[in-house]
Amino acid sequence: MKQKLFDTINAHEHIIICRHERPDPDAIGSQAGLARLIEINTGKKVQLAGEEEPSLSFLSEMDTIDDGAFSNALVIVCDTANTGRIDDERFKNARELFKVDHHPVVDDYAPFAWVDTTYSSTSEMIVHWYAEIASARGWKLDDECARLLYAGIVGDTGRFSHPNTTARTFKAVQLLYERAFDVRQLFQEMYKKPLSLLRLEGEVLSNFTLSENGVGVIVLSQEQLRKYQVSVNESSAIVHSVANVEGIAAWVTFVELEDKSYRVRLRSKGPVINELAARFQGGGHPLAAGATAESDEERAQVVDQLEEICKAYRA
Ligand SMILES: [Mn+2]
Repeated sequence: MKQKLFDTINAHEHIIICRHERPDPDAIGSQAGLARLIEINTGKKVQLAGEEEPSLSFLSEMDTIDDGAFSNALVIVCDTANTGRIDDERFKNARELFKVDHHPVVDDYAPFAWVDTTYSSTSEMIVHWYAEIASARGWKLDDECARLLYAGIVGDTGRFSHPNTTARTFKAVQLLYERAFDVRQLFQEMYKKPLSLLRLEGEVLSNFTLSENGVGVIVLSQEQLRKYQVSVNESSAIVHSVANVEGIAAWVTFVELEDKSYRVRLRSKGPVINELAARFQGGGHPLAAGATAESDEERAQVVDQLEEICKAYRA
């Protein structure tokens, strides 16, 4: 499939790269990193699809793409397991569709797919694809590519602290470090927090609950988001704020949306939580997943089921 990706890229003049909605550094790092890799080595213009994410614009901005461009293009979708999360649904009009992802498969939406869950990040996949396939055919990787792909790896590995970090991850990083980019500035951009967000985090830490089974529960209301002027997307920055509390096994953050449903963010130190996420219109990795709770009742169900999972895990 890796060779197929290379051949498919070469066979198309027009290329558009998509990634998942509400992007994280890996989504944009892999999207923009691959785009740049193709551009500098083939001279082809590669467009980036998806909504602009202001908090990540220091990585890359998105392109405005005409409707007609899709039907003429190879569309590569990075870092996205299911159709519903692909940002820019015009991907459906693509002449050819190729998926590159490290999430467990949810939808088989592309005729061609390179999916490997043993990679920490899609960005790490791109680095290895470059090293194994593309560089052998004369491709180069420049400083800006390195910066983008490094950001993706740093993001998805939690700065190399999550168990998805492997020896292979560091091989990718070693290759990227041969290029020159400002690591310190990148970290500053990635982990800067507006004061309002920090204040909200303070409130969260004061109010979150921790059960006997090691289940942490955080609820963020619309009122709190308004009070601190933090968007739903920005609130994802506090998802790890309780990670180091003694005795915690898994935790869930409910962010209330305007229609009274909740965005659900699940994180775990061991108990597998993506099957739970799948029961609530979501999915993800075994230890990090997202879902939706349509009501307070569903919110309670998520907590109850997480309690069961953590209880069973500890038994
Ligand atoms: Mn990822």
